[in-house]
Amino acid sequence: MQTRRLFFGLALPDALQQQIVSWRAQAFPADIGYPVAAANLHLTLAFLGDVHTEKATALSQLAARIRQPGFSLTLNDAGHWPRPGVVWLGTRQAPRGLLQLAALLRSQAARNGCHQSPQPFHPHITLLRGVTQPLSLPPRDFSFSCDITQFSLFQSMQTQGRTRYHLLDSWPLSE
Ligand code: 2AM
Repeated sequence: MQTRRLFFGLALPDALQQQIVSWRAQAFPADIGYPVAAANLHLTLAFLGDVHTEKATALSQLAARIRQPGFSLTLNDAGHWPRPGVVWLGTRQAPRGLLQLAALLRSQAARNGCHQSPQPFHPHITLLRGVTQPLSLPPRDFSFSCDITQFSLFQSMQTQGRTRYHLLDSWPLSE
């Protein structure tokens, strides 16, 4: 049976994606890695891996039952993980709602047989990939904010060697 590579995550508004891309261009040297395309900037809540349709349907049904209020996300932190070669944008203080939502989705995924990383959840938006050399991070004088009012299920697709995240479904965050 066919599988799809899926994850739950937060989409970012188009305007915020553009703001982040402009900031990235002046905050990091152009040649240190592969910049993630603006439309692909997102925050992963729970990675599901390659799943069959039945499991995706079951997890979507559980997601649809989640009742949680929205929250405000302030992106004011950045870091570099040399081993995966990722430069990321994150938050110095993760909102409780974000942590609760991710914990719930990750536990539902685990209970349905989707292996979850034993690493603690570190909410982040991947900005650059393939960055294995040490780099100096920009001063923490930046801050981007947005209101998160929904979460989504995405499919990771490879077309002509390019990754694209296709939004499959979204659910509101409102009690
Ligand atoms: P990354 O940006 O830190 O690489 C689609 O691949 C999304 O799922 C990306 O946000 C990616 O995180 C995340 N992802 C991929 N593999 C993962 C894994 N094994 N565990 C957790 N998240 C993963």
